[in-house]
Amino acid sequence: MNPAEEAASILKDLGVLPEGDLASFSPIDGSEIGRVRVGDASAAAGRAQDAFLEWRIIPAPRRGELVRLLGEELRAAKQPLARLVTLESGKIVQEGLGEVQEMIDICDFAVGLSRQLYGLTIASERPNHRMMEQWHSLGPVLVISAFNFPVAVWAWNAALALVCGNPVVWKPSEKTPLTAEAVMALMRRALERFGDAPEGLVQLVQGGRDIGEALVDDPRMALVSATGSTAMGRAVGPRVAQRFGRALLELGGNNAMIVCPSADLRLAERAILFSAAGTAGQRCTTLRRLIVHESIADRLVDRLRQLFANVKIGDPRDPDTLVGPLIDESAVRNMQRVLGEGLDRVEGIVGGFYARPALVEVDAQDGSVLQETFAPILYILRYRDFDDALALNNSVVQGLSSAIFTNNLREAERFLSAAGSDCGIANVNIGPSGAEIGGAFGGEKETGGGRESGSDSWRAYMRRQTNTVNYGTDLPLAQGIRFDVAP
Ligand code: UN1
Repeated sequence: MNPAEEAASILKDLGVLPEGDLASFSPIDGSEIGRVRVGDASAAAGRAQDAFLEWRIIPAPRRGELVRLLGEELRAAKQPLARLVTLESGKIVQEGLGEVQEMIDICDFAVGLSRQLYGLTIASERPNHRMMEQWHSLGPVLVISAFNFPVAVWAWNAALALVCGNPVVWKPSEKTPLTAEAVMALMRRALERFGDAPEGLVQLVQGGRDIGEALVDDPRMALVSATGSTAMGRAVGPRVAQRFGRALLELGGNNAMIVCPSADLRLAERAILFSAAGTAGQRCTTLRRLIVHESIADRLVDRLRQLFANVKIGDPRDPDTLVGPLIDESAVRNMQRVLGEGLDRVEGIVGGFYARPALVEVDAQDGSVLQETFAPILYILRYRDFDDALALNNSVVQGLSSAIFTNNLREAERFLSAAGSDCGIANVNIGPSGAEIGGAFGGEKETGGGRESGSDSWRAYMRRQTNTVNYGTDLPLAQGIRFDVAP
């Protein structure tokens, strides 16, 4: 079956009618695989606001039940949804399955969380007073997601937002609208089984930049959680700040790995191949800079050249393929702009956007090495002193993920220390990509500072309220202030 036929059959089984003005193309062969209708931003925001008033008073563990049902629907539809991710984003089969698994995992996490939205109790300085902190629902959450994780990133946000008591409005990438429709179909099944969820609790608004901007500017969107390029974040962040909305930004990365003399090179090689060439270099956590100690550099680079030359590139539906296509022609052009003659365009299936992952040795960290080119290009830098390697890791404007391969305890601990990697994620003896959902995900500097997914990231989806209760018969003031009224 060609991608269009396969997509049509999956969507039909899910009850999605692929019609409308916005077309979706498969990077596998460049063909159109379906269409969706453009949404209405203002109407969606209105419905979300109405839903909020009802949803926020439903007990959180009951809200968790909806997410539990979504997890069940995702488990049941894991294969077809993963297949659609492959058809629309070009991810290989294993990674498509991994992406849906990430959705299931965050649902499980959020169900548990729905009974753990804990606040503190605080010792009051005044007699017969009690202080505490409560976490209340925030309001509608706008999720803007990117093509490279077309469904998982929505799930990170939606699962948390829903248990926290917030409706969700989803504006997916224009490049992956069909997977969003498929997820919404599964969400509708979960909502139906749940029974009495308010209308408009979870909505999908398809469209281009204008629709995204209208939603970003809408004061009813209490939180804007946006994943994409730093350029996108630079546009979204100030607009949300202008209206004092809350923004959670997960933007570009320029992730490095330091390989030290004591590193287990067998492990390092595998980690480098997966994190640099996997997902055709289109993860925000993709490894883009390899900082190798000069004593092992020749050996490692030789080995990587072999691996990169032999990695199987092609149709992502073929189980042997490790590197599928880039998302579209403009992605290949960006890669070409950086590599020039060095681009090895692979003529896979006619019309698709296939390129061989590239290794580029550089003497200094400048020019395109400082930028995030969303393509499989790995720059290699050599170092002599550990301090220099650390400085190279940190001297870029992005701060998402980082890794070190070493068996030297001092190097590992220095990398993780306050004076070590300045990124939101820092790993030892694993690559920078492929994070689990249990940890907080996000990064510093131009990566935007937001944290999604695990740990206590849920707090971004709630509003904090400090309460002081006087159960005494006096009115003592804080800081011992006297403000007595004459008898
Ligand atoms: C992204 O590329 O936007 O850590 C998210 C990873 C994945 C998520 C990437 N779990 O690589």
